[in-house]
Amino acid sequence: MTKIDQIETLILDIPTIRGHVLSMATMRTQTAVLVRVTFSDGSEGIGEGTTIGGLSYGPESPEGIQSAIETYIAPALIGRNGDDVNGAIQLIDKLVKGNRIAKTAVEIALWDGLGKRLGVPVSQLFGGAVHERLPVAWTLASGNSETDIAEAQEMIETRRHNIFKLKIGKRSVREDVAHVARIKEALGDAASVRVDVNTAWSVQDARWGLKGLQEAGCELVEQPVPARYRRAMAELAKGYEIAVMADEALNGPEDALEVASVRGADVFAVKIGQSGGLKRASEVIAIGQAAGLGLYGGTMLETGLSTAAALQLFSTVEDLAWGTELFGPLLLTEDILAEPIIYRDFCVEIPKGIGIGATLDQDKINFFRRDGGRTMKAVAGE
Ligand code: MUC
Ligand code: MG
Repeated sequence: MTKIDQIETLILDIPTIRGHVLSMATMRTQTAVLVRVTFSDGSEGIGEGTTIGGLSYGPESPEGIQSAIETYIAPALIGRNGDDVNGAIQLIDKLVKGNRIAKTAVEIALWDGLGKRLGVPVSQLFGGAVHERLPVAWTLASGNSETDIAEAQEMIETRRHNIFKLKIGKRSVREDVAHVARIKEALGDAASVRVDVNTAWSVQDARWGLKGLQEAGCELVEQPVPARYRRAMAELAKGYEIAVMADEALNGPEDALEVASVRGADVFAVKIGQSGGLKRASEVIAIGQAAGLGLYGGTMLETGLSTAAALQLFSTVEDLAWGTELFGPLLLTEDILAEPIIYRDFCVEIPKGIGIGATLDQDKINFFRRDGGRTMKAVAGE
């Protein structure tokens, strides 16, 4: 039996290429919690968990993710059969409530180790890839309409992205709608324009917002109201033609079932971290498919490591009608993979190779590690 020998964690703080202005915080750094699992046969698996803007997006912080893994998850898994990934998931779900991002980071490392020992990509463990590449959106969030337009135009010219998600919800609804309309008008039919409000609107704001966004030619609005407002989301999805996507509302398959049963969204943003791992994300996907909802491959702005893991799962999904937003590595000043993820022709390519298909660049890990002596402000602010 190949046993789990050791589980180590490391925090990296990597600067973003520009301020990323979201309704709840502005990011200038992304913090990733890396996990390395060492098995008794000498094989290894790697995983990663990220959140966005410290504790401003959700209930897990990078430091909390590291602590949950080191204090509660790792001790329960050491000595267990490394090939028994489902057994590990079930045990941890029993011992640790919530903490989905922490669970995801460890689970990815287990899948990676298993894939490497079997000599297959992780997609094979989920039935096999049916895509070699997937459409990939870029988020315009500089905080300035003209900068966003120039950024989008460059992305279209270089054939990197033609789907854009605009982060709104920080300014008034009227200002936000004008900002979206200006960008859509400048880009025209060359681009799909969508928005993410990150729960910032009241239901009344959302009614005005959806009406204005729809008239401006925006195709989709992501999580306009707080996560627990399922009935309001259902009302908005029914009341307007613009597609309504659930993001913060989806924390695993149980949420997916409840949202689907009240038709609290037209589209699911499936995030591996928010779902609680690849396995739970595959269950969210199955519920969305069974309910006839659209699917979108979401991100928590992971580095190339967990972006590769997400791609392994999403490559097995028959129809991701809204594409993906797995651009995390591009928002960072440096990718931490020895062979970075490839973006071209408006798509992201599924990494080749065994496991999750990612190898770390050790020099970059040493450079960005928080305990490596560099001082960097890792907390997002206004
Ligand atoms: C979110 O809320 O969807 C994804 C892309 C981006 O810019 O932020 C995220 C988080
Ligand atoms: Mg979102």
